[in-house]
Amino acid sequence: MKRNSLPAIGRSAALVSIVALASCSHTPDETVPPELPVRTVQLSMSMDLRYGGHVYDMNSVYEDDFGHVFLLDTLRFLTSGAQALGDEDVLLADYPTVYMMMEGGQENDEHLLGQLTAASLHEITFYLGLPPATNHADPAQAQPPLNDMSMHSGTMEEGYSFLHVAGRVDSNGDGIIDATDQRFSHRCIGDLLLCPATTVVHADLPEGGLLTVQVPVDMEVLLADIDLLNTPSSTGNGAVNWDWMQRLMDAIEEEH
Ligand SMILES: [Ca+2]
Repeated sequence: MKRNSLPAIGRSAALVSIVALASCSHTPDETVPPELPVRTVQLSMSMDLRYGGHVYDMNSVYEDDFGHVFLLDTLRFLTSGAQALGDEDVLLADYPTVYMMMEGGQENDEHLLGQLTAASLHEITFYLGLPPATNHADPAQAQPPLNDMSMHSGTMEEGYSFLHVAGRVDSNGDGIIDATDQRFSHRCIGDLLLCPATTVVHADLPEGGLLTVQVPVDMEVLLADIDLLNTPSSTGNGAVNWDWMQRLMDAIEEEH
């Protein structure tokens, strides 16, 4: 539950248009509608942080499912292996060397995937986390965002944090969050935690050369059933971390 509301942050409607399915019924005498034009765009992804039906505000306090007030200061996850698919799962383009760090609270959260040439885009599939060869490579030799050591365990054997969620929980129960309150920090690390995700788009490719797909992340789902006061930290691929990754998959794949 959101506890207090800061001024609503203006959020443009989804940048992709929802396309009505054209009726397939027509008589032989009717003119068949022209095929959609094939266009080339620069395809990007951004994160659309939600809380149920509302925008999630990283600057507001919320309550976990156990009634503890909390404030997040870190919400980051890594993605890899994105593919753009058309109708009937036809592969339109893939971006095997594009890695993204999705981060809550960023003004400009658009991440370029690359070029896409098609008439329409049905969905984007990707992975939460990194494939092993990338996960265990030397971060000092990596290109952004994989040179960001705040998302790295510190050893190449362990690799990167696929997901990092951190903040403070109202441990003294006064209803506000300040520096005296207990921190929590959860880092999901380990090859076994690599998870698939899908964002349904269903958009014609627009004129103008740019298409940004918003990946919905429902924080109400991501934070469901986690007691942030009594589960203050986890690192690695234990049960708590498995649950975080499962909830992240669920948070992305909820219909909105
Ligand atoms: Ca407090």
